[in-house]
Amino acid sequence: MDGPKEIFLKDYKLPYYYFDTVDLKFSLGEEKTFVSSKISVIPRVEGSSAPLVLNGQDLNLVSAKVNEKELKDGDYLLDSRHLTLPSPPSSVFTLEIVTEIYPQKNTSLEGLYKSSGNFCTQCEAEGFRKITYYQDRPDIMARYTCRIEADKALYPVLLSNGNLVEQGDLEDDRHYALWEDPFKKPCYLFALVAGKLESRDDSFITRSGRKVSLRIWTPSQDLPKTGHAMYALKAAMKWDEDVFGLEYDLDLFNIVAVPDFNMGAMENKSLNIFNSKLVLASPETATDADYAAILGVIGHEYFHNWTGNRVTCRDWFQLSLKEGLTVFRDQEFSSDMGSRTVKRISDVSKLRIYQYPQDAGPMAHPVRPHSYIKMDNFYTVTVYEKGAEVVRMYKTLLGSQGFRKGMDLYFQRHDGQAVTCEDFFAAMRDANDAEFSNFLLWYSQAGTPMVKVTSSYNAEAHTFSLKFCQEVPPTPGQPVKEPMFIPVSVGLLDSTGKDIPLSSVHHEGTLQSIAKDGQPVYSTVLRVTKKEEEFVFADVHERPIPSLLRGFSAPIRLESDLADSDLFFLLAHDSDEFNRWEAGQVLARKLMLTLVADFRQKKPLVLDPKFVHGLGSILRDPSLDKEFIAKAITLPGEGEIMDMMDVADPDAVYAVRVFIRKQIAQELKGDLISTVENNRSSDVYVFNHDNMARRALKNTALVYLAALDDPECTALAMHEYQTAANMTEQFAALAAIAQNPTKTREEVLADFYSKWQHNSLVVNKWFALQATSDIPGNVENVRNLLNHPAFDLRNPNKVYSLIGGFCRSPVNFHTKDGSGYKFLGEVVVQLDKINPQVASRMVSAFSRWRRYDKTRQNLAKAQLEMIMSTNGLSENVFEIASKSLA
Ligand code: 0A1
Ligand code: ZN
Repeated sequence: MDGPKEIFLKDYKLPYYYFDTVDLKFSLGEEKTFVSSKISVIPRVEGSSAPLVLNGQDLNLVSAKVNEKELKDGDYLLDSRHLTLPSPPSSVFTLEIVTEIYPQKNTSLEGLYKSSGNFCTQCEAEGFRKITYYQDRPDIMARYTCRIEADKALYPVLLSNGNLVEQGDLEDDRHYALWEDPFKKPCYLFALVAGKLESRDDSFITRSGRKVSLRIWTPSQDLPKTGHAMYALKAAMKWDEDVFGLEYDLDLFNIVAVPDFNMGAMENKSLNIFNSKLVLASPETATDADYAAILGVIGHEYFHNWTGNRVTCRDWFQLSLKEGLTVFRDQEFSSDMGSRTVKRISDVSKLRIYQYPQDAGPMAHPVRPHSYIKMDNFYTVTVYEKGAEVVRMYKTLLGSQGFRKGMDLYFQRHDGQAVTCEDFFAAMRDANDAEFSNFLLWYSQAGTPMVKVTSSYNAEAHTFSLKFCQEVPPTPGQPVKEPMFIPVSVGLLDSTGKDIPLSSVHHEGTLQSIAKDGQPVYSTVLRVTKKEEEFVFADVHERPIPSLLRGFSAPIRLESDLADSDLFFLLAHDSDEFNRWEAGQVLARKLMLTLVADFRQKKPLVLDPKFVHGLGSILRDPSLDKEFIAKAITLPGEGEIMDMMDVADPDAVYAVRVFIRKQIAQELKGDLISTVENNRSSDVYVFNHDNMARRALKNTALVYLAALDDPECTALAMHEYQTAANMTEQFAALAAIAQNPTKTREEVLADFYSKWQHNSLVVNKWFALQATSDIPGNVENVRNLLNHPAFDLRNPNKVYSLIGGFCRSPVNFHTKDGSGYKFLGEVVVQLDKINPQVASRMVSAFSRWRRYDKTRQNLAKAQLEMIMSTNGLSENVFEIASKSLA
């Protein structure tokens, strides 16, 4: 029997047929829905006799016509995945297809499905084939119309892409709407929504003076919670005009919030569909993190209108062309709306916590993958977040203006086209006459480069040398790697902590000037392109302390020969705030690793007082941004430390992290208590950086304090819980209390549930908090929560909260008796029958099983094998499970 088929980038071929126009008609029904599509087909080569192969899945073919003539059996071939016309006409022709589909039974949430009684679609990546037979690939770009017919009372609102051109009533209490999208698009951007929805309406005047109507659609009771999303949308529209000169191109922009959605949101042309959790917010029900995520994702989807929709991907291997670029754009947008440093710290942390492990495991793949079985499995942190870092490197190398020139040329060359990552690279290069050497390797080589830096000062010659040595680790299918092009941003600090002006640098026999137009420069970007390379700064009159990889200028692991004293110095003085934070993290990682070794050797644990002192100074420094302080006093996560061990030991890392946290809380107790007291909120919730920073600092301090589990701190946390005027503070206090397996914990958790049981987004937070908990024996609690009346395996958000949350708990998921693994194995098998995309995300938690000790390895492997032996396994889960075992 054939296994699932792997698709390769190297096999890309131009399509034999293009589609020019597509007229869709949906007759939505309670049992079944009819879809008819009328396509004008253009052979790429006139006179071609190639077969036309259409994709289709879970469809019932009702009829097919070519040039109005009904096709009979024998005129076409039908299998479970394709409809093939073996010899279609050799010049332009019309193809008409009618299919019958069953959205009510569609629990995969791709194609057309129902969510809370409303119809909606999700077509990216390959969901359109669940609606009708089509060449379901992004290089087929066509102009669409869409006519929707439905019961008027049940589905008063009928939406699709583009402009509404006609609507009216029909017989049998039905009505219709006809939509026309003037822009050509690939089918993955098609969308339809039909339901009982109401809209918050607003408008935006573009810089050329056009008025755009903005509508955010939800069930009526949720409308009050859409204010922040509307604010975010307008801010994003303005920002894209100001920063990139990009204007919206239609007169209407719709956003629809749905509670059942596999991902965060989807950029369908002029009809974005969002997971409700990324639209709905009120101070009482959403945290600052939710508000920030909404801002970022509303921006992200809106920005796709240019980077993704106007210029799209030739094939799915190029996904990062639109996603890496659009993530970069949303990161920049959020930075400009808040604090750049804090945003950079969050983004780099995310990369380290999620992407680095992926790059070091069995699912490691390049930013542009070479192959896939299910494209859905490649919506990854590598394609998105590492892809954004690749885009950021262009900007680091070219500067803001050079980057903008590259973007302008990219749109000038490719508007309306489906293109590749090389096209983007070429636009950046050509617009700037830049020399990019082997930069393209960032798209083709997987793995996180490891860069070692050694430094030396020559007091007589007044030179300071930095020697770089890089290694890109082997990854599946790529045993040997080439050296990469790594931009390393560097500054040098003098003994007072000030930046030393940089004049010039010797590199490979030439002296390159750094100072520009006689103006001193304090940071420079070194281009490291070889396996080993030396840069020697001239005119350095004292031994400097180097600040390396400022702003995290490349997605690498950096190992330097800096002493702890240098790191403490950088933590206190670096003008690059990101690197101040980073110095603290490097110190913390070193310290944690040392203590983990002590723990494993059963030595008593002792915390270096210099570390506590360093954190104390940060905590007390009134000149620092409060959110920066919150980040700087937060320890690296367990995963980051486990990543640095030969054999990951979750129990040891957990014990050490708890130990350090308690020590810090004990020794800085007075400061932490005053931090809580001095940063309480007034009654009014304000979404801006200063207020969020204040809350973040207060909450971080509170969680430290409550870890002490003493009556004074527990009482303080209870007080904060009871008096909290917003969800940010209420939930943080709940989380603080819930750290300890006490009766108070149970009471507060019960209280929180009874308060919020009618708000499913808040209940999901409650699930996640319990699922991620480190309290002993939590597997059983999580198992019980599966049967909680508020839980539902069909809703992705609930699965991500409870099951996804559980897999993030270092101690309970990895419990040595294997009960955590067994739990996940059972859930995956059950879930796969309902929703393969979500199941395959969950099974990924097993992928790094080889990192653990033999006992754990065997237990996890047994679950992967059990999953692999399940009948009717989806291709999604098959791909992750089989690659994990390979
Ligand atoms: N393009 C969307 C993400 C997205 C991808 C796939 C989906 O279904 C499989 C849904 C949404 C984005 O980047 O926001
Ligand atoms: Zn995206």
